[in-house]
This record gives sequence, C-alpha cells and structure tokens, in this order.
Amino acid sequence: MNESLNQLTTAIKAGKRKDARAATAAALEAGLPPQSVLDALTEGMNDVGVRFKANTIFVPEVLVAARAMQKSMDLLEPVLIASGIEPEFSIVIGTVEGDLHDIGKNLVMMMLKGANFKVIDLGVNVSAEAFANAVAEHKPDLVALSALLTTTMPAMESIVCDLSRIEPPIKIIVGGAPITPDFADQIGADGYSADAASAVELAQKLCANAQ
Ligand code: B1M
Repeated sequence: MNESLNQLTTAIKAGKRKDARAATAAALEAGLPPQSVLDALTEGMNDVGVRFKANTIFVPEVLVAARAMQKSMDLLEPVLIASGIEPEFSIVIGTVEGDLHDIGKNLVMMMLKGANFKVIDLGVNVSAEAFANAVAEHKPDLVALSALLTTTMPAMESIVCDLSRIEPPIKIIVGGAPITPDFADQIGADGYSADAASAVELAQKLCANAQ
C-alpha cells in the first residue's frame, strides 16, 4: 500500500488529527484514487471499532479517532463527490422522544460514517413524526433509534410501531443501555446492537440482505 495511505490508517487508529489530515492531503496530491483513500480511512475506523468492542479502548479513544476521521473526510468528501463516489447506503439516526442522551448515538453515527454510510442525524428528543418525515425526505436504507432511559423505552416502541406502517417498509434497528434483544424483538425492530461496532456490522448485514 502507498506510504501516505498507511500513514492515514495509522493516524486514524491513533486519533491523530493533524497526521490524518496531512496523510489525506499527501495521498490526494499524489493523485491516488479517492476510493483508496476512503478504504484506508475505513480500515482505520474498522480497527477502532474492533478494539472498542473488545474493550481494549474506550469512549475517549473512539471520539479522538472519530475526530481524526472527520479531519480526513473534510478533505476527502469534496473529492469523492466530484468523482461521483457516494456512500452505497444511508441511515437516519436519532435519540427517541423524551431522551436527551446523545453520546452513544453519536458514537454509532461516527462509526457508521467511518464505514462509509451516509448518516442523517436527527439529534435528540426525536418524535415519530420527525422520523417519518426524514424517511419520506431522505429515503434511507435503515433507521436507527437510540434510548438511554427506561422511561423512554415506550417512546421507542411507539416510534417503531408508527414507522412500521410506512410503505415501502423501512428497516429499523435499535440500541442504547436499557435496550435488550428481547425488547427489540417484542417491539418489532429488525435488529438490536449493544455497541457502536456491532451497530455497523448489523447495518451492513441488513443493507446487504436487502439488495
Ligand atoms: Co443521564 N441517565 N439522565 N444524563 N446519564 C443515565 C442513562 C443513568 C443510567 C444514570 C443513572 O442513574 N445511573 C440514568 C437512567 C436510569 C434509567 O433510566 N434506568 C439517567 C438519568 C436518570 C438521567 C436524568 C433523568 C437525570 C435527571 O435529570 N434527573 C436526565 C434525563 C434527561 C433526558 O434525557 N430527558 C439525564 C441527563 C443526563 C445528562 C444531560 C446530564 C447527560 C447526557 C449528555 C449527553 O448525552 N449529551 C447524562 C449522562 C452523561 C448519563 C450517563 C452518566 C452516561 C451516558 C453515556 O453517555 N454513556 C448515564 C449513566 C451511565 O451510563 N453510566 C446516564 C456513554 C455512551 C457511549 O454509552 O449511551 O450506552 P451509551 O451508548 C452505547 C450503547 O448503548 C450503544 O452504543 C453506544 C456505544 O457503544 N448504543 C447504540 C447507544 N445508542 C445506540 C443506538 C443503536 C445501537 C447501539 O442503534 C442501532
């Protein structure tokens, strides 16, 4: 692999923003294909996801890696768009109505971006209507709901119920500290994941199966 691509992967893994930006600039200036730069970035974020899932790194390390990823993306995104390379899949994500916790949701979002998903982030305290409007507007491949409070689990259930009436059907995945696989099944979600890295794997699996 080209040296600047190696440096980019290493910089993302280590969460080094300046190095990530410099390696991205060097790779693009050297005329490397933007897809190969994206692949190097994704490889770095994949590694971060694997270590986060294995509890060998924690939230702060993931956040610094995600910031390094963003520095790289700032340079790469316009080049990707100009070359017609767009994310294959898109996902609408938000924290359910009544719930203001967004740290976990943001981690999931960053890991999805690192895996080259287009992410439409609706933020926190998102109503069923706002999710439905976003689905109508963006036509995503998936919707992801986050909840951190036992008191907002019923809101998650009613959002899944409302979204399940949408035609054509939209797949919904759920997560957050109080959510369990049983609860996800019970409310009719299409999938549950316990952490950000698993959310990416689940999203990839559901999108690939839908093709
Ligand atoms: Co709140 N809070 N909080 N809080 N808060 C908890 C959740 C709580 C467990 C603390 C406690 O009592 N021990 C408790 C909930 C108890 C319960 O429901 N049983 C609680 C409470 C009670 C409250 C308030 C009601 C407190 C009050 O005002 N009396 C209030 C509610 C406000 C509201 O939402 N309406 C409140 C407020 C807040 C702050 C605003 C101060 C702040 C939030 C800041 C923010 O998010 N911007 C806050 C915080 C920080 C916490 C704790 C300390 C940390 C949560 C967090 O960010 N964890 C939390 C206690 C704790 O967890 N130790 C607590 C780190 C984050 C990376 O993990 O969000 O679980 P997590 O995300 C993980 C996975 O769950 C998963 O992936 C992530 C990464 O691996 N995941 C998904 C998350 N979403 C996913 C979506 C997916 C897939 C996976 O989609 C498919």
